[in-house]
Amino acid sequence: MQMGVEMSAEYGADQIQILEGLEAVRKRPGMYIGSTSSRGLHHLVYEIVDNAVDEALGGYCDTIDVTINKDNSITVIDNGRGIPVGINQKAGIPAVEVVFTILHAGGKFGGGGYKVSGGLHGVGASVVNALSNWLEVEICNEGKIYKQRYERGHVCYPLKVVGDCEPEKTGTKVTFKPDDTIFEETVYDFEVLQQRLREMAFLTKNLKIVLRDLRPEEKPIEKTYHYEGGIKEFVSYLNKSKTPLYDDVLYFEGRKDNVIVEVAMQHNDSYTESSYSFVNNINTPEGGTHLAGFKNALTKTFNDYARSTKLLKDSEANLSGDDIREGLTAIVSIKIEDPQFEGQTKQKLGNSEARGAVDSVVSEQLTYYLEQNPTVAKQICEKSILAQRAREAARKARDLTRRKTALEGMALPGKLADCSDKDPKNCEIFIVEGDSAGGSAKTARSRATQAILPLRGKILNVEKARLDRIYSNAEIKAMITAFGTGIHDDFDISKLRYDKIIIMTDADVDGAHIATLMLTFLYRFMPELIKQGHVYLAQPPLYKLEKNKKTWYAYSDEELSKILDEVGRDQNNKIQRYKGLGEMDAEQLWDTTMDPEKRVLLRVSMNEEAESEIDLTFTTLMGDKVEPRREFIEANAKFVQNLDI
Ligand code: 28G
Repeated sequence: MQMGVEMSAEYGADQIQILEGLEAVRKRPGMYIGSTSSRGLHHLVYEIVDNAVDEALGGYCDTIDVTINKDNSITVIDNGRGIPVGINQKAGIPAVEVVFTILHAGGKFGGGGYKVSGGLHGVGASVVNALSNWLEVEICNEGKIYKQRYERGHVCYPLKVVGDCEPEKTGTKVTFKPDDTIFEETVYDFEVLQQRLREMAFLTKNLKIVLRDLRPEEKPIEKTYHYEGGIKEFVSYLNKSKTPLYDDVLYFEGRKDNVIVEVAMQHNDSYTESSYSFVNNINTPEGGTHLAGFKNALTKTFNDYARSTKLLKDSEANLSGDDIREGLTAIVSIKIEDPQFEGQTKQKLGNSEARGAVDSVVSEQLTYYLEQNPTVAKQICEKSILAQRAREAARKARDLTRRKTALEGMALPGKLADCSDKDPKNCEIFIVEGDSAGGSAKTARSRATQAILPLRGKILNVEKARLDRIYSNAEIKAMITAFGTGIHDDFDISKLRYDKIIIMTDADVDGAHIATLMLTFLYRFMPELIKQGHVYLAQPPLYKLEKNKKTWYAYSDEELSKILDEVGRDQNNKIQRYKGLGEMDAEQLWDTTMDPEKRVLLRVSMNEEAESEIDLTFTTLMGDKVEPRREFIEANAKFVQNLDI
């Protein structure tokens, strides 16, 4: 079917339908790619890369090359079979033209080959084409290079041969320029692409992905992601700043009921679980049947093992799933033909065959692994038994605090200076480092709407403490009661007593560390507060400049020198560098940091698409090794987004 590309196609009714299809995409881009913000802009790349990854999953391609060009157009090259150039029988045009101009191509004009890697909406190349100023595709096949160009989805000329290539070479090259009349943002973020492409490479072992950025003037950036171990290396990567409990990363793979299952896991000495699940390379933050199957297999297999080896006595209760998963880092990745996503955000896998498939692959292979590796098996069981005891102690402590609050009717912490307005929408709470700064803040605040909770010293690092200690920690208890939402399973955001939770710490390294401990606590115990944008960082100034009875505040070195440029550098300048909030009096604190009319707040956000990265950000900071901690300070910027209030 290697058909004459020189032969011109008949453009009839079909072609009109095609144009209507792509016009619909341009009219309602959000319906196809989620949004026209920066996120949508990046999705265009994933859609094209997904097609190349599918070719890799089929075993036809081992390298994908992604380039951000100087003009923010994107080039993707794969060394797969090349999109077919022959005439598609039903459509009467070359298959490649079908792929780029017909919405949902593959399904309608399909036949064979299902798409497994799937972008957010799995709508593919034609959507990218519709939303691009221009797009060019080149295909190498049988010694020839074929090319076609489109502008805003419209064909510029019939597919043509533009040159020769080596006879053995095959592959596809796509270059597109996102339409600046559709996207609010047209500048690509290297970091964002890097995160997703790295994840893709982890999830597809032996696939090499090269990411290049040609925009920097001096020298282009080039990064290569290539993991022979696939998700096994993903787990090592996630655990790199932690201390693994044993050397192996356990790895299970198999296929059942047409579901391809891959699982990698390793415990570390922390107390939190980090499990991530993927379906067809798409993250499922809310889990679903595949994750349920994994958890079930883990719980059952470890209890069976612990009983049969007498590590767990007949008189003792079963280990719970949480006990066994304490400190576990795991990746569950499945490939399934027709994924059904459920739940409010459509991020939870519903296919029931996935549960059974993961359960049976993991049960069988984990049982075998434990028999073969009794030392590792014993280490995990012993850690789980300790977790079980701590959990029991924590439950008692929690019951106690629950009963207390029920009796006393929400006893608010003694150190809290609450606000008088009872409508949470108007209210904010400042979590302030140190009693002295807390005192100034109490004086400075606007009593009606601003509450102050001073915390003494560093708060407990929840990455390094078991639940029983966390629940009995005074600072943490004070925050939990002040916020009003409860935590974990009891969490209820409708009970939140303040619209803004503002962390106010010194603008130095210690302050940053305290802020991070706070964020870690919130992320682990009340992640919804962050996801829904209730958490902020106050920005106290670094400098005060006085001159001729006037005062300026500078929040960075650059800002100070800008002000000095304006007022002139001479002896009349009185510059003070604030070392801490405590050095400001109440009025200064109000003016610079608390007054809603003048202050700048940073809203803490998380990119839900890359939750594994955020997790890394936190754990890196919290780890005991020195080197990763420095890395965090650079990564932290990603976690925090600028927002002027
Ligand atoms: C570089 C950027 C993105 C791709 C292929 C290869 C084939 C293909 C792609 O076929 C059309 C419709 C249903 C079969 C398949 C080549 C079979 C034989 C392909 C890509 C054909 C899709 N030979 N490589 N699509 N199907 N790379 N890279 O898009 O009937 S897309």
